[in-house]
Amino acid sequence: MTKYPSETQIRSAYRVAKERYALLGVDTDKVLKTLNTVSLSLHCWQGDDVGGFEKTDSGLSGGIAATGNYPGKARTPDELRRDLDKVYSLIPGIHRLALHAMYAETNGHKVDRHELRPEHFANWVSWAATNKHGLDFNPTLFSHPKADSGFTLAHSDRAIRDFWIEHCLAARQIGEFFGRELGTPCVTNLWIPDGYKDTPVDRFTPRALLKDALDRILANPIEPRYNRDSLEGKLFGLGAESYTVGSHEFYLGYAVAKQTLLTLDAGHFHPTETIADKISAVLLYVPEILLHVSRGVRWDSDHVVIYNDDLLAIAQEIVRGGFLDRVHIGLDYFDASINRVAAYAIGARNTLRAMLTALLEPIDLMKKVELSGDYAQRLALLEEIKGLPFGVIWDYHCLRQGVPVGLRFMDEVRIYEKRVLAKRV
Ligand code: RNT
Ligand code: ZN
Repeated sequence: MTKYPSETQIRSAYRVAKERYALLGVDTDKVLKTLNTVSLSLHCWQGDDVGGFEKTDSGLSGGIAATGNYPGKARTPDELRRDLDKVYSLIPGIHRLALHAMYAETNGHKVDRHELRPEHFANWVSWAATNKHGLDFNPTLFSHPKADSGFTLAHSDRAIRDFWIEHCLAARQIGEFFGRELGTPCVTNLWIPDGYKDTPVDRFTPRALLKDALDRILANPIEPRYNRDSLEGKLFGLGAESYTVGSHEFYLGYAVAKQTLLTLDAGHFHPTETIADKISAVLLYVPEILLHVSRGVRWDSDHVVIYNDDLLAIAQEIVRGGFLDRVHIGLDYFDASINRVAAYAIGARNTLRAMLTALLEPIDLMKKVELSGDYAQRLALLEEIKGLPFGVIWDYHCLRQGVPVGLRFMDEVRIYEKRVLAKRV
């Protein structure tokens, strides 16, 4: 049996830790206030293995894959919302949800992607409004017969391109609807799978087609108060190993030229490249960015986010750079081999723990040491702060926010599994 700290223990440990941080000039109460303003955008697709609720048997395509068959995945929007309610109850703070177009509710009617309208997301919006979640959006350009060739917006066939352009135009209207209804701007993120398995002859034409398609999609102006467009590139996909039309350079150039947002997914670069280092570079040229916090294991595998150096570096860059209001923090992973509610809670809690760790840094002191040129002192300081009692602050924060402290959240997951998930057969 796991034993947990009592409330008194948590509070008295906090008092001691608070003093320890104060010695470095860090005000932990203030830090926790700031942490509460961090709103993660949880990805709806961890809840059902990137399935969606369309009445088709397309299966997941686009060069991404969820592996595993752990029982209990959400089969309906209501089940997914119920699971998400559980997830949010395990995470301190108020957080957002990122929807994908294929999670529309069309009342049993077949509504193709280019015909999707705000009304098909009315249930999601009223749920979000009730629970104070902001909503973000993603057009879905995979898992569809018109994406089977591996090409969508960059397809050589004009009719197919037009279909997907219409879908993206519809998606932006849906994003605008979210923003208007919920009073917080929707980030509409575009990712397309287009690419070739084997070495192409012509790398240029598909990119020119994609650029033209984006121009047409973005030609329709939408109030940034309601909707903001973000573009997500990547290195390769399964079955598209040799060439990806929407590469990082492609979208970086496009986003800078058009001043859209740029999405950086932690799994979309060469394995030794990290998105942490890109944040301060791209924010000089684009107004805001969206992160897809993920964890690649050997490849873009989208494992559950853990509290590792990569995650910490991302959080540190956001905080040290003073970018909290210019970085939208979204999660993007899908593990079908473990309890999906736990997968959400573990990844989201870790992301917040990393943000807390970064917020607890004595940044002024660190910058001063760096500027003094004493790099041995800088190294020593950076190593020393790794041992400060951030976990005590995290426990106290969870306690204060009324969410489970420590591993207790897994008890809640187990109860939910027994009462709800196990009955889904
Ligand atoms: C794929 C991208 C993209 C997807 C979601 C489902 O490699 O990361 O963000 O994971 O759209
Ligand atoms: Zn992504």
